[in-house]
Amino acid sequence: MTPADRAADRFRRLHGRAPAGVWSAPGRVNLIGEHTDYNDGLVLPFALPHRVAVAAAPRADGLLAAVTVGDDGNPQRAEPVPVADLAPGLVTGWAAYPSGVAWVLRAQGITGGADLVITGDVPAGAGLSSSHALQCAVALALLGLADIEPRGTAALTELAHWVRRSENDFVGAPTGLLDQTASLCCVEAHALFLDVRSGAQEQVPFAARGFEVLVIDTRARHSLADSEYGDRRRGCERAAALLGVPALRDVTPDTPLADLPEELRPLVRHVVTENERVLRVVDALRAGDLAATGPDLTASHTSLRDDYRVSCPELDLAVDAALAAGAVGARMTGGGFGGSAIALVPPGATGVRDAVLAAFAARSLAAPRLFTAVPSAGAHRDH
Ligand code: GAF
Repeated sequence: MTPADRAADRFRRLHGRAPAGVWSAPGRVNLIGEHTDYNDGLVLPFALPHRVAVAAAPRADGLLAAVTVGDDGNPQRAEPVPVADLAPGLVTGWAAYPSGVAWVLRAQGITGGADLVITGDVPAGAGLSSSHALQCAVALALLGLADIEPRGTAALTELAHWVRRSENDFVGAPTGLLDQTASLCCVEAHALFLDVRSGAQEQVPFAARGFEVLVIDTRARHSLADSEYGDRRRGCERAAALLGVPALRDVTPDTPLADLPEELRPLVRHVVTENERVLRVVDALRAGDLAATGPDLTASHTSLRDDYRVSCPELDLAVDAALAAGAVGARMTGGGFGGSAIALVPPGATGVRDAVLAAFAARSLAAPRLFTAVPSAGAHRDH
């Protein structure tokens, strides 16, 4: 059963009636362009086939009543809350994500209550954007109940900004625009080249030609992730202010960094070189030459590990093992401090999965979850 069918089925069982509709949104991997989005930079994600689905129906009493159904099939109910009362700080835990979306849409005139039943198969906590998939699916569902279906890049981009606002101001996570835009705007068989500053988007054909993008979910989750993310972001903003530019996007390889405090220079170096790597990888994809992206993927990981310092031993192990077994490039994907790495596996390199599993077993680490990432469709209405 797809997540959308499961959401509809669970809605019927929980509420004794059919939902008015079902909407779903995907998780993502970011091929390259990490920690560049909040620096006004360049990113290149694609959508995963894994999705979060929301079955929804309007409620006459103005309450938002959300239920999630996990892998064990057990429903977890959030305390119903009047949409009119939603305010930052009122709702915590997982329910802050759907509530934040209702809060941000209320400012756009979407004020009705709703029953939401949420389920999905995006691995949670794996750095694959399951929370953004949830938010984007809820956003489409609440708009859909108001007979609004955002179509086209401009409308979906505006929605991505609203979802980001809900995460920044309601949930309290200072994230950028990468994940919401990926979930809403990606299309099947393409990677999305997004210039966060200008908002320009290009759907770049992803011609796999026998290559595999292997996702390695290390299952490591380091508790420092949230505080370190905010720390890096503030470091970048400080560096930009000291350099007298609006954002690190404006720094070029020739900009002298000698006057910056020593601890800020590697952050700047990462952002500047990462934006350049994104451009090269986009060129290689446009040319249909996936193999040519390998060195930049690996250089991205090295830069995130050594300059930006957001990797961790499990991610480094996954990358090193995949490269040693014949991957042409490999890197952590997402915010870091655990979560997933990706490896670009060329045709014939059949030993990469086993080599990664063996490397984790040799260190007595839990076996990573491995799967092939196929560029898939963005968010949409299912039923
Ligand atoms: C997380 C954030 F949510 C994104 O906005 C982005 O900054 C990413 O980390 C790092 O590239 O996924």
